[in-house]
Amino acid sequence: AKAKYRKDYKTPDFTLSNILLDFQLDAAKTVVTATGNYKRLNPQATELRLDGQGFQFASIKINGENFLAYRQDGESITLDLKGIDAEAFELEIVTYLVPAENTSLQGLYQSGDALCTQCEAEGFRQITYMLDRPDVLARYTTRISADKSKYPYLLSNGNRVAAGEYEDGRHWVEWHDPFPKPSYLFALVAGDFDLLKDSFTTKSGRSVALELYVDRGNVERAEWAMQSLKNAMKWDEERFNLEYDLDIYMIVAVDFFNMGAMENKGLNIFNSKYVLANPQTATDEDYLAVESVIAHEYFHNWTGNRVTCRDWFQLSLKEGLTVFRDQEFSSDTGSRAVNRITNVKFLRTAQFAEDASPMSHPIRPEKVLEMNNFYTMTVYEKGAEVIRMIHTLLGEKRFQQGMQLYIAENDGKAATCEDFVSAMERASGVDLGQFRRWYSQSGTPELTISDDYDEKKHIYRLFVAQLTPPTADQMDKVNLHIPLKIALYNQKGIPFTLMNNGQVVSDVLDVKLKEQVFEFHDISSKPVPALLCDFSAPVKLNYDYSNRQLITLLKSAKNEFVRWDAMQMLFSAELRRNISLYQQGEELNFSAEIMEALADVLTHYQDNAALTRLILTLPKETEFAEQFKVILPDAIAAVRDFMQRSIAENLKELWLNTYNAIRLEQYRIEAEDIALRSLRNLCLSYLAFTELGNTMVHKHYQHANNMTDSLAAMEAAVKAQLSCRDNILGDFEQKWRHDGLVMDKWFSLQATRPDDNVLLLVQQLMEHPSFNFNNPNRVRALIGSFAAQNPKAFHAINGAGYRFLTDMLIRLNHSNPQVASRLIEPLIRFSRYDSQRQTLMRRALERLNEVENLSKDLFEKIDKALN
Ligand code: BAL
Ligand code: ZN
Repeated sequence: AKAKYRKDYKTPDFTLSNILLDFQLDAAKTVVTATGNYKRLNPQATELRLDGQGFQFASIKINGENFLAYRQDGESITLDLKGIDAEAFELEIVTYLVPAENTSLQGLYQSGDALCTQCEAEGFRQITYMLDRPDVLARYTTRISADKSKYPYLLSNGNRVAAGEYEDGRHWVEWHDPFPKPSYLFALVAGDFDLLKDSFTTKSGRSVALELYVDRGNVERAEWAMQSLKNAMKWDEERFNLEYDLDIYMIVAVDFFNMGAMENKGLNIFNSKYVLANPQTATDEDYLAVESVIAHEYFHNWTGNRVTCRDWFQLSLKEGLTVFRDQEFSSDTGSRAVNRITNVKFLRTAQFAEDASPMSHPIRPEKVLEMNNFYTMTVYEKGAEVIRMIHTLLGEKRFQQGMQLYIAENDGKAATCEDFVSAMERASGVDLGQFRRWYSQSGTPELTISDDYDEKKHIYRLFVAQLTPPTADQMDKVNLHIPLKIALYNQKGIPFTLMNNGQVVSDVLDVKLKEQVFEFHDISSKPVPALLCDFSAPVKLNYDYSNRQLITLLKSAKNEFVRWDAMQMLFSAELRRNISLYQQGEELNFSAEIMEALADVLTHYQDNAALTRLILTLPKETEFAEQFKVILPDAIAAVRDFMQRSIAENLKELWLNTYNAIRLEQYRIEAEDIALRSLRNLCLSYLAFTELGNTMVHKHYQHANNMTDSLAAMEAAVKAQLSCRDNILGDFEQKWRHDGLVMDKWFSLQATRPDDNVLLLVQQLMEHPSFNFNNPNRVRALIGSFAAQNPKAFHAINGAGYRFLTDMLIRLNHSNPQVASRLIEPLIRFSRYDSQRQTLMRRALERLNEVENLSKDLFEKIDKALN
C-alpha cells in the first residue's frame, strides 16, 4: 500500500447519485447486491476504479448485462468502460461476506448475537466495491432480509418505508435516507434488543421518534443516555440554532466496537460503554462520559453529516469542531471550570505526548498510509483547541455568525478546513491569515515569558517569545498567531485593569512574532501574572514562577482554572526538586509552604468542592512524565509515591474531618453531589496511605450503594496495597463476573497495580472467564492499561513489559489491526527513554516488523518509529 498526500487531492471522475443495497443477512454467509446509478464527471474518463477488499466477489452487471471488462487487485476493481456509454449507467455488484469471521470490526461484523456495521473511515469497501471516499454523496435505499426470530429488528439509515415477511421464517425491511451521504455514514444493524422509546419536539414543532436499542435486560441502563440525547438536541437548537432533520433518531449499543461510537446518519452505533449507565454499574465519570459521547454523535448530524469532509485529511473539520461543541455542551450543562480543567489535563498529557512522538502530525495531516491511525488526540482534541482559539478571537456572537455562514455555504456538501476558516473570517471581519498555520504546523509551541516592573513609572512589561521545536514529521517551524490570555494580580489577589496609554486593553494578547513586548500602564504595585489563563492556546508555558507567586495565585485568583494551574505548577516544581534529590541518593522532603497551601485549600472546601478536589489531586505518573525530555519511570514513581504519602500523613486530620463531614444519603447525578462524592473519595484515597486506611477503606466498600464509591474503595485498596484488597477484589469479581463492561474496571485496576508481580498477574488474567481477546474493551482494559497506565511495570528494565506487549500485538495484528495500532503507542515512543530502554524497545519493534502480513496500521507506526 502507498501513502496518500493531501496535496494530491483530485475531484472524482465519477460520482454516484443513488444506491440500492440489498442484504440477505446470515452470520455465516451474507449476500449483498449493490445497485448504483453512476454519473461521469470527467468526460475524458474511460475507467472506473472502485475500492473493495475482504469479501468474495460474485458478479458485476452494467445496465442489466453481465460485464467482464475489469481487472482486480487486492484493494480495488477497475472497470474498462470504453465499450459502453459511460455518461450515466447502472452498476450492479454481488458480493458474499462472512460477518461471523470478521474480527476486524470494520465493515459488516457480528457483535454478540447481533450483526452491525462500522464504515468510517474506509470500512464500506469491505461490504462491496464502492467509490469509498467522503466526497461522493448518494441517496441510499437499504433492503434487509434475515431470519425473524434471530433478528427481529432490521435497521438502517433514514426512514423505514416498507416491510414484509417470507414464508420460510425470514422477514424484510426497507429503509430510505433522503439526505445524500458518503459511504462512511452508512449503517445497518440486525438483532434482538430491548427498545427504549421516547420523542423530541423540535423548536419548529416537528416530532422526532427517539429509539435506543440495548441488549435484552439492559433497558433500565438506557434512561440516562436517552435523557442526554434530549438535552443535546435542545442545547444545539438554543446555542447553535441547529435543529434535527429526520423523523427518527436511533441509537444501538453493541459490545464489540473499536471506537467510542459512530455518527451514522439517523442510526448511531455505540460502544455499549458509552450508553449503559445505572448507579450500580457506572461511576459518576461514566455518566458524564455517556452524556458527552451521546451529545458528540448527535452534534455530528450537522457538523459531519449535513456538512461532511471533502477528503480524510480534513477529518478535524468535523472532529475538532464537534469535540469543541460537545465540550461546550458539557460546560453549559455542568461546571465550565471543571470541564476545562479535565480537558486540559487530558490534552497536556496525551496530545502533547503524541506531538512529541514519531506520530506527530498537524491537525490536518499531510500524509496518511492508514486512515484509522489518524483518529488521534491531535485531530480531535488539539483540533478542538484550534476551534476554541477561533472562538476566543471572535467572541461568541461573531463565532455563531461564522457557524451560520459555514453551514449555509456548505450544507449538503463535502467541505474543507479552509472552507470553515474562510466562513469564520468573512462573517466576523477578523483576519485569520496567520492563524491558519495551526492547521499545517505540528508540534507543541513553547511560550517563554519574562517580565519587568518599573516601580517609578508603574509600567509592567511582558516579554514573550515563541518557539515550536522540530517534530518527527516537520523540521522547520513558523511563528503562529497565539491568543495569550492573562491577568495581573496585586498581592491581595485583586486583578489590575489592563491599560495602555489611558485605554483599557484586551486580556487576550495577540502573540504573532518570534519575540514581542506587551506593556501595561498604571500598575501601582508589582503584579503576579496569571499566564495562559483557561489554557487559551495549546502551548507549553515557560515562566520562572516562584513558589510564593504560585501560592498567591492559588489562594486568591478569581479564575478557577488559574488556581488549579498554579497548584499543578507547584506539584511539578516539587516533583523536580525531589527527583534531583532522588538521583543524588538523598532524602526526599516536601515543601512546608506547599503543604500549608494544600491544607488551606482543603480547609475551605465548602467554597468549591469540585475545584478543591481537582486542586488536591496529585497528577498521575503519566501526567508528570510529560514534563521531562527524558522520562525516568522509576524515579517519577518513587517521588510521586513519596509526595502522596507525605500529603496523606501531614494532612491526615483534615482528610479525616472532611471525609466525615461530607454526607450524601441518596445517589443523585447532580454536579454538586458529584463534586462532594469525588472529594470524599479523594480523602479516602489519601487516608488509605495512613494507618487508618485498611479499616476505613474496607468499611467504605461495604457501605457503598453505588459504583463510584465501590470503585473508589477498591482503587484505594489496590494503590495503597491494603490487606483488605484481595477481599474487595474477590467480592467485586463474584458480583460482576457476568458483566464485561463492569469487569473492565476490575481488569484495568489489576493491570495498574503497583505490585512487582503485576505482569504475571496480567498474563494470568487473560485466562479469566470474563476476558475475551476479541473484545476491544477487554483488551484495552487489561493490556492497554498495563502498557499505557502502568509506566513503572511496562518499562521494567528487564524488558518483560515490552516483550509481553509485542506478543499481544502479534496476535492482534491478525485479529484486529485497529486495536493493535492503538496499543502500540507506548512502544514507539522510545526516544523519550534512556538508552538501555531504547535498545529494548527498538528490538521489540524490529521483531514486530518481521511479522508476516503486518497490517498497514502497525506498519505505518513502526516505520515512522524506526526510520
Ligand atoms: N467519527 C468517528 C467517531 C466520532 O468521532 O464520533
Ligand atoms: Zn466525532
